Amino acid sequence: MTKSISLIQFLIEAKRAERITGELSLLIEVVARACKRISVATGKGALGGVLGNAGSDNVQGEAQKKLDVISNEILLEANAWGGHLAACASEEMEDPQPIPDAYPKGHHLLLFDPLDGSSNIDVNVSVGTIFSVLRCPDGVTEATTADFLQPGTEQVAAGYVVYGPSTLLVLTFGHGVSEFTLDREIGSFILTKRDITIPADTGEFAINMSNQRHWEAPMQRYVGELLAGTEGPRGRDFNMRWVASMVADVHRIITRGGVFFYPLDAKITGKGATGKLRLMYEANPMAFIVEQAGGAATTGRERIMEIRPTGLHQRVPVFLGSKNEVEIATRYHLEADGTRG
Ligand code: AFP
Repeated sequence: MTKSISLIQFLIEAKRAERITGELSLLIEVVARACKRISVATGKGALGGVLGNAGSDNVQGEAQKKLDVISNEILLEANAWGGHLAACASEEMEDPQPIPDAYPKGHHLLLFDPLDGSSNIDVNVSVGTIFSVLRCPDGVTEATTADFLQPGTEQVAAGYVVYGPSTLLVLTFGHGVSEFTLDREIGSFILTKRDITIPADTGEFAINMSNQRHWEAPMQRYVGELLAGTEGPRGRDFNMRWVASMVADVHRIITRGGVFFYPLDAKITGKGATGKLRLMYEANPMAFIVEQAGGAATTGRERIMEIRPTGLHQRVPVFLGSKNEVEIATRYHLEADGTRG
């Protein structure tokens, strides 16, 4: 029988091989433990009284679901006392949350979207948690927003947990991508895939087609060519999937390839926004994972991980997944802008 490897064993071995520090290992273990609690809460559904709106809005002015609030609290509480963090930032909170004075402080900054795709929770469709880890700048004792505003290339770890038919953790700390499945009977994440790679070519794309008429011309051109299938310039058919939980859509790409787009559109710019998805809580961690799996991640114009953030809740367009498709869609945008011949 093949011996199973738990997340703890995987982290201990990574620490022994000096790929991660003891503090980062603890941080990941704590986040994974918190996500097990979120998995239990999402799994209870109506029986746990956790469905529906919380009756409050988050910092983005979006109605919070009860599970958004519960998941945020679980992650904050779990990460407060271990001594591994200098501060946390959450998509659900305007400002970073300092570590309470009663506890020791660590050298890392943790950012998370506690329950991504939460509008799917009431219809029992997969949702997830996304997280990103940065080093706190040297000499900083009270981390502020400015300390979090580091480009995605500075991430030391990123991951997501999908709460679906099974609960899965997908993790990178810059040495490839691994997947762990939660064994609910023993309560441990067990390694189920390592060295995950996204094929460079794909026949599957994910986009919210209802926004088509609002897209910019290069996006219209790119998706138009995919839709034209065998009769169009690409000469082959493409399939489309859209879960509307980024975690589930990205996980499909991690599993069998594909591309995901949330482009800029006139509806978004009309509201004075710069994108739909959040750079620090969604785009950067997913870009890190996708690049580590051999894929690509851009805004349609630049590499996501090279963006110098200007705000904790900054939004960006997102193109990610199979490298060759991301490159074609990005090239169309740059050609239209006249920045590429
Ligand atoms: P919610 O967390 O509000 O459900 O938003 C989910 C999300 O940020 C991301 O996970 C999806 O990819 C995207 O929004 C779905 O957007 P549409 O509502 O346009 O389908």
